[in-house]
Amino acid sequence: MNDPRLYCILDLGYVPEENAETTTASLLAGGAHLLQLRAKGKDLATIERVARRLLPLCRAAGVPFILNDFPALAAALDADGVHIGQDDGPLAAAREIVGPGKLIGRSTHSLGQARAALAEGFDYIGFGPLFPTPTKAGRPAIGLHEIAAMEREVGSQIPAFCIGGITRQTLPQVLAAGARRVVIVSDLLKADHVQAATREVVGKIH
Ligand code: 3NM
Repeated sequence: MNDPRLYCILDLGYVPEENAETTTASLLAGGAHLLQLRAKGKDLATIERVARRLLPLCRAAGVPFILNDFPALAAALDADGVHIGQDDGPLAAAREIVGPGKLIGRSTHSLGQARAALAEGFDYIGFGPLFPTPTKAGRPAIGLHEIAAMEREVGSQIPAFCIGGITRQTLPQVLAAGARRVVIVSDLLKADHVQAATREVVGKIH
């Protein structure tokens, strides 16, 4: 990862499968630095089919392709990494499956969890949700007050991406709170012009 600032997620909850490639191409053309496929509730065959279509686009753009969950599928696809949540077991178990040299990221929802993920050896973390978000409904927002400490302690060691309810509108306050890297999902996927919206965000976080 070469100083990634904007992590984009192709979430099949927002993008119908038939649009997965064109939307991904727009995110990549807009300057996304990392691309994740997230497909909560979809069957493994669908996830594999979509992943196999997106992987070459990411490779051509030089952007790491990360699969949400499913380390075994990530390994089978030779994806660049896998992203796992708090309940998805230890890093070592995922590392065993995907092998060395792959990125493994962890969702964290507090400063304590961010510290723990760093200590465990994750390659990067997500930190949020900063705001309530329909993309991960039901998870309480953690607010902006721990961002500065998290960046100081964890973000200085591994890439730490703030996530959850970040939009082109809320981005300025997130950056003002000390965030240096962000994940933006729905605001970009629902934008009228995905590429332009992505480019606008990249321009603001560099
Ligand atoms: N993980 P949006 S918040 C996928 O806090 C995800 O771990 C989160 O989507 C976490 O940009 C989230 O649409 C949803 O709010 C992010």
